[in-house]
Amino acid sequence: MFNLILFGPPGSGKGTQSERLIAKYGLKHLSTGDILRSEISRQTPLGMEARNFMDKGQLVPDELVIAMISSALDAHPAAKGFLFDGFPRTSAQAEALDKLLELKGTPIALMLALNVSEEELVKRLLKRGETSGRSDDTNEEIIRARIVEYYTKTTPVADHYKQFEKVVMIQGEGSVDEIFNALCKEIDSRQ
Ligand code: B4P
Repeated sequence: MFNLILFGPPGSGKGTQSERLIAKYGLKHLSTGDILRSEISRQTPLGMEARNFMDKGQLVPDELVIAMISSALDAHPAAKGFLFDGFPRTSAQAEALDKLLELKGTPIALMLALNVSEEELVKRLLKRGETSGRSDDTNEEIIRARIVEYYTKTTPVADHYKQFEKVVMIQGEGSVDEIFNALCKEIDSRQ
């Protein structure tokens, strides 16, 4: 089993690159953002609660997201590996993920961290907001709040995996193909 975390700030290209990586490596894609948006569109109790946080650019509480990932892992016992996209986003989520994977006897193999400047992030997300209909992509203030959440709560997650020498930084500016090739090179060198 090969478990990969694709890490980076909002708009760094995690979703974009995940689509290609799962097609190439046959991993099961677990995007907490996608799962939360699906809960919102189905108007489930979890979705209604999550929406209050997402609309303000804040992270959804850990206990909700951890429970969601735990059931998603249980739902795919035959997966040949998982690609975690947008998760873990806090130290508590990282510790919970390590415990869940320890129970399965299959730890995180690698964290690939996309590096993109703040101005480029804002530009990309405002552009996506023109067509995505995502309420968290249309307002620059909310986008900047998401980036602040990332720097205060999410960057410590990279430090957590750095202590196990599992983190590789990838230049996240350039063409989608160039970035994909850089990601694949790192994965291929470890398989
Ligand atoms: P997410 O859904 O995870 O998404 P994201 O951070 O907005 O974007 P991503 O990095 O995937 O960007 P993308 O490839 O699409 O989070 C949304 C919200 O959900 C969070 O704010 C939070 O509230 C909540 N949430 C999710 N997970 C959570 C968790 N674990 N705990 C708590 N809360 C959680 O790229 C963005 C744009 O850039 C696209 O338009 C794309 O086309 C463009 N782009 C991509 N690569 C490019 C390139 N190389 N050049 C130019 N443009 C590019």
